[in-house]
Amino acid sequence: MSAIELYNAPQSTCSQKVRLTLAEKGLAFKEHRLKLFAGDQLRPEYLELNPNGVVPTVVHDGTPIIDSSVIMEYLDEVFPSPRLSPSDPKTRAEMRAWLRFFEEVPTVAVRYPSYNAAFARHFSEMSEAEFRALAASKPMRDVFLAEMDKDTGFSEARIKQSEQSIRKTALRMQGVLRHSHYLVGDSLTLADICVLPLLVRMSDLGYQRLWSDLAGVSHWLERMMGRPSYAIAFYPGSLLSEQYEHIAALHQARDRNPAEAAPARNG
Ligand SMILES: N[C@@H](CCC(=O)N[C@@H](CS)C(=O)NCC(=O)O)C(=O)O
Repeated sequence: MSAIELYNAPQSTCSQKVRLTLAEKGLAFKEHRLKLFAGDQLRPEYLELNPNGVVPTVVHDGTPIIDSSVIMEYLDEVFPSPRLSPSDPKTRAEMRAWLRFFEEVPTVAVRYPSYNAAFARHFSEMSEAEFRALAASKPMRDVFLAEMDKDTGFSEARIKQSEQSIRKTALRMQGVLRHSHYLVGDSLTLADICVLPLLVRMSDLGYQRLWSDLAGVSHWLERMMGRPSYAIAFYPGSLLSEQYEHIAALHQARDRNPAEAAPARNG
């Protein structure tokens, strides 16, 4: 029996992609939960596994596999049942094109509102010099964090760009989902799994309006969240509203008065 270990964080959307893949395949694994704001991902022993200093990492029979989309494809090759990639190479290329689009557009976009609504506050107690030193120490996120103001987060213009990218993603998905249950072919693939955590995050932060007029996308999201894999992969603590009281409070306010719904913001 092969051994899978997953180094990840509950709230990390990239980690959630891998947990969904493992759950769809019914694979057992040993989970290591890293505390990203305590810097676990930057410790030398973790950097040995993943020199990018980010989660997730899977260690399979002693070999580290890094990058969430690479990990998803690796798991699908090594544990092919149930298959989550089309067997026809042309259709598989279509799925991979979705993966690349999701990595380049919405994955990047989701980071800005996530930092403004939740993550930036972890840096507010630091001095400017401490924050700059921490940002510079991140192998993969140094340039991204260099743009952030540690007290106010990213600019409104950045948040607007993020909204536009998510809207663009939803419109592209709607083109398929208006007549299909899944993004590629007629069954679930890694493409559906790749984007699900991103829309769940945006929804948790109050941005549903970016796709609420697109029935295909809204129904796809409901179906995906109704799958048993969702309940397994999104265990308690996976949503920002389960980790941050001010985001939970926004959900309660929205439930009381949907007309006054506003996305979660810095502060
Ligand atoms: N391309 C990488 C990106 C992974 C990534 O950005 N992970 C985030 C959490 S979703 C992280 O570990 N951030 C830690 C940090 O910023 O220090 C992947 O898909 O695995």
